[in-house]
Amino acid sequence: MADLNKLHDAILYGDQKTAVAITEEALAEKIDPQKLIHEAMIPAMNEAGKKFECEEFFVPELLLAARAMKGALKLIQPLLAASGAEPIGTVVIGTVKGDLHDIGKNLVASMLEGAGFRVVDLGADVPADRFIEAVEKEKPNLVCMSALLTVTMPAMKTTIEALNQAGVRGKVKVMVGGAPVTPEYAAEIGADGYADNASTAVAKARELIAA
Ligand code: B1M
Repeated sequence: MADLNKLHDAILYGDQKTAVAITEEALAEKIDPQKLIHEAMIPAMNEAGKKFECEEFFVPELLLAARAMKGALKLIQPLLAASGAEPIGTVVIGTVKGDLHDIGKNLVASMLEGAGFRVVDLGADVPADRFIEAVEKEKPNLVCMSALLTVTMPAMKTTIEALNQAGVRGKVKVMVGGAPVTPEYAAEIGADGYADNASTAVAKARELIAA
């Protein structure tokens, strides 16, 4: 039987090959992908963050952990994204300017796809003008911004201001999220919604487009 502790450690210590092999084994055994994400994969990334804080890990170790996580997630994402239904709305999503963290954003994007949204993923380190271009071109119902660094959170505010200045803010709802973001901060910068994880992001997205 697939060992979730081993999956956790493989991600934490950047062993992509083992992480992918255990994920394959777990999926073949029909273990719920959400269980893999929440009980092994996200805790491993959180622990990598703790080790980074106490200088046991440095950037190369974080990169290896991220590579292992992404390898395993690649197998899971199609399962999260499979919906087959007509799109219920369009979402433009990206990690804000200056921020390279894209794992959480990718999870949110896959869950939104799985919930029936058409998702236009702009990637990471996305400046405000690319969000504006995407809003004009893709005509989304919702713009989603992710930030993982306290120093990049203000780019969410700048992007909302830029959407305003470009005259497109009224055409879309805006949702923000990412580990350092709070509901209070979301309200303060004029976002319409906030979610703290990929599942609540789906519920919030549904609520925002229904409003
Ligand atoms: Co960085 N990093 N990192 N890092 N990194 C953090 C974020 C940090 C908390 C680590 C720590 O010190 N404990 C810290 C930030 C501290 C702070 O700002 N207060 C940090 C730092 C300091 C840095 C650098 C500055 C380090 C350096 O160079 N000295 C640097 C900055 C680079 C940059 O962005 N410009 C850096 C670099 C990196 C790597 C590139 C090496 C790598 C990222 C690789 C990648 O993403 N492709 C990395 C990693 C892996 C992490 C940690 C360890 C893990 C992040 C992760 O993937 N988590 C992280 C520590 C941690 O998070 N505990 C850390 C798993 C992921 C599933 O969770 O992204 O939170 P998360 O997403 C969640 C929710 O937040 C939410 O749903 C997701 C799923 O549940 N969510 C949303 C996310 N977006 C949402 C949007 C929504 C709604 C919900 O609506 C729109």
